[in-house]
Amino acid sequence: MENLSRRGWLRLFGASAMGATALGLAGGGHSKSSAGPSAIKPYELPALPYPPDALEPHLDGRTISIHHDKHHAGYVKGLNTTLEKLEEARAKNEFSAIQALSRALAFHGSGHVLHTLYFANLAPKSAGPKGALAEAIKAQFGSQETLQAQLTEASNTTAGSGWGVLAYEPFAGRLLVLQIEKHENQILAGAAPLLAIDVWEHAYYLKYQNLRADYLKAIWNVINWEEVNRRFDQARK
Ligand code: MN3
Repeated sequence: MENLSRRGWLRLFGASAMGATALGLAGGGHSKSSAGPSAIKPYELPALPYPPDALEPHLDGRTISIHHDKHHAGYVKGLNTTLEKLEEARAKNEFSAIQALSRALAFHGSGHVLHTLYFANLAPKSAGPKGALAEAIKAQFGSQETLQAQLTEASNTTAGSGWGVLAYEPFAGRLLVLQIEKHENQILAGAAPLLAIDVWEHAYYLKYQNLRADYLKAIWNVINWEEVNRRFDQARK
């Protein structure tokens, strides 16, 4: 059951077991042992793939540190706490809190996955998309500029806290721009996020205050398209 759940989870987010390891998901996820629930390891906060100030002047080091060490860590903790409570509920066969726990699982779980993608999607130097991804963007959006314009606008107009996401929808083999609210609302079932842009205020407020559009203009200077390419290849397998 745990293995099925894990496979379903990884498929939903378009990550193979190997890819999840690269994302720090499997390493912080589950052991392969079938010795029962107690053998399953908690999720862990993946290390930042660069020093916190490596993205300056576009994204400041203090924001990246707080975002990773406090906010992302909080979602990992929330996810593990929720899983512990679900395990307790199963042990007692007492599911009166299942609605709240299911909400917490989706919120903290999606928060953990999206933040893992976000930090991996950033890099000190940005080179544009290449190969099959560049071709797919041209065929489906017309140009990289048009994709960026749509994703920027989707991110900028997300109501309250949320994300702009470029995703791969495997049924039709299509690239889509999603506007996710919070971490888990307006996800398209089965679509794998390739590039996630965090527009919660904690992602930009220290440097950009209320100017979300300026943050979004700056972030294109530090997008790790190599990582987006890698996730696109993985999602199509
Ligand atoms: Mn965030």
